[in-house]
Amino acid sequence: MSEKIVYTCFCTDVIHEGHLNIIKKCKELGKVIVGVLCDSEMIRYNRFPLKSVDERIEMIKAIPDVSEVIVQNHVMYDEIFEQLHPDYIVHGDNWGSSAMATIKNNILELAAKNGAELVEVAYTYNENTQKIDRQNREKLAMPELRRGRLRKLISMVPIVKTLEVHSGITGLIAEKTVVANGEHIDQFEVMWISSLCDSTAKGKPDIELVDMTSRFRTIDDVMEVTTKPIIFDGDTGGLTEHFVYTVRSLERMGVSAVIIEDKKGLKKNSLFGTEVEQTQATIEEFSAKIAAGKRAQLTDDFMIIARIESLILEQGMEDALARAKAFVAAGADGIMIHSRKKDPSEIVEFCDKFREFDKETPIVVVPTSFNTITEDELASHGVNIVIYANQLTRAAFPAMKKTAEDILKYHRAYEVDSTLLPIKEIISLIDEL
Ligand code: SPV
Ligand code: MG
Repeated sequence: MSEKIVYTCFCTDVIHEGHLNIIKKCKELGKVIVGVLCDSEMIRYNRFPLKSVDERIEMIKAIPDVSEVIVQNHVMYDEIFEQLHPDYIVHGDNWGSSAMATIKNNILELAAKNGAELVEVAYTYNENTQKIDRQNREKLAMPELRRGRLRKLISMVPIVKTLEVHSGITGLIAEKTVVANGEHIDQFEVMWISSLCDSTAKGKPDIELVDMTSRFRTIDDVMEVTTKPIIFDGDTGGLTEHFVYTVRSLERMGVSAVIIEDKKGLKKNSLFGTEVEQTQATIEEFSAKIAAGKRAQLTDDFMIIARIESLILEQGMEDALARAKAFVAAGADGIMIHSRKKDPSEIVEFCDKFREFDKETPIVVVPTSFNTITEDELASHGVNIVIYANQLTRAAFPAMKKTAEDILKYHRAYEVDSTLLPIKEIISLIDEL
C-alpha cells in the first residue's frame, strides 16, 4: 500500500511545542507535507508575518519529520486538494472564531468529496505557547517594525483597507475585527488617525484647533494596544518650520505616513467644500513644504502623502493633475485625491489620468461621499489605499445618544440593556499582559 499523504498548514513565524505536536500526529499517519500560508493570505487571515515566506519555508524544512514544504496560496483548501490529493488534513482543534469555523467547513466539504479525513489535534494552549504567540504578535507594535509595514503592505495586498480610530477601544476594533465572507477572510490592515474624528471625540471643530501634543497622545493611546500601521491625518501640516518637527516626531513614534492637504490659512473640513471659505496653497508653497518634510525624515520607511483639494474646491481636473505631478516631483510618496461628490466618476477619472503618466506612486482615496464604489473597482483604477475615515465615529454617536435618551426616558437602564455589548465581551476585548 502506498504511503498516505498527510497535510497540515502553518501560519506562524516560530515553531513551538504546539506545532511539533501537530507534526508528530501527522507522522503517525503517513508522509508529512506542510503548507506555509503565503504572505497576503496570512495578512488577511491572521497577522503580518515577522519572517519572509522563504524564511518560514526554511524554518519548517528544518523539522525532522517533514518530507515536503509547499506554499499555500489561499486560506481555503480547494487548491491543496487539487494539487496533493491528501488522505489526511491535520489541524489544531482551535476553531473558536467565525473565520476558523469557515475554514473547518471548507476542509470538511472537500474531505467528504475526496474521501479524505480531517484529523483534529488538541491545540496546545499552555502558558509557554500562549506567551510565544502573544510576544510575536506584540513585536509588530515596536516602532521599527510598525513604521515600514505600510510600504510593504502596498506591494503585498490588492488594496490596503484602512479604518479610522481615535482611541484605544476603536484601535482594538480595527486590530481585531475579522470577518469570514464566503471564501475570503478579511480584516483591516491599517489605521487612520482622522483630524475630524480626533477633534470630534474631544468635542472640538476640525480646524487644526486640537494641538499636536494632544493628537500625539491619541496616537499613543492607539499604539499602546494595537500592532497595525498608522496613517496620520496631518491637516495642512501647519507652518513648514513646524511640519519638519511633526515629521520627526511621527517617525520616531512608529507612524508609517502623514497625509497633508494643500490648503493654507484657517482649514475647515473638506466635506464642507465651497460652502465655507478655504484657501488652497500654491503649487510652489505646498511643494516646498513636502520637500522640507522629506529632508527632515531619517528613515526610508516613512511616507509623506500629498492630499489634493482641487476637486473639493472646484478648481478642476487639470489643476488636480498638475498638482499631483508637481507634488510627486517635490518628493511626495503618495497622492491622496479627495472629492465630496456622491458619484465616484471624478475620482475614477483622476486615477485613470494620473496612472497614464505615473504607474508607481501610491494613490489614496477616502470614499465617504462616493461610497458606492467597491474596493475592487477602486483597485482596478490604480488606487492603493482606501480609508474609511469617519464611519466608526458616526456609528457610535447615534447609539450613545439614543442610550442616553432612553435612560432619561425610563429613569432606569433596564430598557437599554438588550442593545448593549455584554460586559463580559467588553472585558474579553481587552488583553492583559
Ligand atoms: C478626516 O478624516 O479628518 C479627513 C477626511 O481629513 S475628510 O473628513 O473627508 O476631509
Ligand atoms: Mg482631516
